Amino acid sequence: MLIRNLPESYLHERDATPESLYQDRRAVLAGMIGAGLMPHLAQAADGEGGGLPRLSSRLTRRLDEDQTSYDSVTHYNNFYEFGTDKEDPARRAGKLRTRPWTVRVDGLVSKPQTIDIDRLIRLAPLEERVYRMRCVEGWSMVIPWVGFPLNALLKMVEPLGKARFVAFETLKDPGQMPGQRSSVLQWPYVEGLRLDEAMHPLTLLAVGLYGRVLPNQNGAPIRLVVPWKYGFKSIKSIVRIRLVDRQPPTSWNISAPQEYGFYSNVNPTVDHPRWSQARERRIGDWLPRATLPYNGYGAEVSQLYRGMNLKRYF
Ligand SMILES: Nc1nc2c(c(=O)[nH]1)N[C@H]1C(S)=C(S)[C@@H](COP(=O)(O)O)O[C@H]1N2
Ligand SMILES: [Mo]
Repeated sequence: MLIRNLPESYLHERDATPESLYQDRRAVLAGMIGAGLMPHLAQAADGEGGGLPRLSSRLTRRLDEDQTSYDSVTHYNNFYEFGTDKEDPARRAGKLRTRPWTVRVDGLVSKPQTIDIDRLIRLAPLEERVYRMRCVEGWSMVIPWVGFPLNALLKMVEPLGKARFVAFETLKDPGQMPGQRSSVLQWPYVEGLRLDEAMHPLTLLAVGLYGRVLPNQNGAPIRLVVPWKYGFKSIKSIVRIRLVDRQPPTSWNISAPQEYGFYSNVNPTVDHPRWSQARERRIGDWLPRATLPYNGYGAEVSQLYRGMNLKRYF
C-alpha cells in the first residue's frame, strides 16, 4: 500500500522544510488583502471557484506580478480533448468524471503502483506556488497552482538506473472527451520530460488552483506544470506516468515536428517557424511584454541544458 512505500523524505518533507518558507495561507491572504494586493486571489477565496472544494496548502512560492483573474484562468484554455476554441473546455469539460481516478506509475521503477487520486492528495505535501505560464501561441498567465513536486511521486516508485525519461499520458475516453472524436491530434495526448527535468524541484503535479480543486477545464484531477516550458508540455488529466530509457513521443511533436520540439523551453531567441517568440501578451494586459528565457526561470533551470544547442534542441 502507498503509505508503506513512501520514502521518509516524502512523509517528512513538510517538517524538513524551513518554517520561514511556510506561512499559514489564511494569514498570507489576510495580509495581502489588507495591503490591497491580489484582488483576484481574494475574489477566488471568497466565492469564485464554482463551489469546488478548498485545498489546504502552504504558500511556498510567490511571484511579484499580478495574478491572472480566476475567470480568465478557467475560461481561456487549451484542452483539445474538449474542442479547439479557448472557451470550449469551460463549456464542455463538465462531462469529465474525475472520481474514481487512479494514476498508474510504472516502467523502469522498482515499485510500480496504481495510486488513487484522493490518497495521493491526502498524502502529498500540498504547496501553493505562483507560476508564470507561457503558451507557445504567444499568451501568458500568472497562476497560483496547488500541488506537489513530481519528484516526490517519482522517488516513491524508485526509478531504476536505466530510466532516463518520463512519459505522461492523458485519459483517452471519447465518450467523455468529445474532442477525441476529431483527429486534430493523435489520442491519447502524450508528453515527456528528461528524468532530470522531471526531478527538478520546480516541476509540479497540480491538483488545484486558487486554493481550490482543479476545475475540469484546467486538467482535473491532476496535471503537470513545467513553468519554464511552453504550455503544451504541461499535460492535463494524467492517468499514466511511465519511466523509460528512450525519449518518448509527444503529441505536438508527432503532429508538427518542424514546429514543436521535445524540449520546448521558452526561448525568445528561437522563433516558431510561423511567428516570433520574442514577445507575449499577458492575459488581461493591453501591451505586449518581452518573453524571458526559460520564462524567467533560467537561474534555476539553465544548468540542465549546459552545452546544448538550443536552436537544434528546440
Ligand atoms: N491533455 C491535454 N493537455 C494539455 C493540452 C491539451 O490540449 N490536452 N493543452 C496544453 C496547452 S497548449 C496549454 S497552453 C496548457 C493550457 O493550460 P490551462 O488551460 O490550464 O491554462 O495545457 C496544455 N495541456
Ligand atoms: Mo499552449
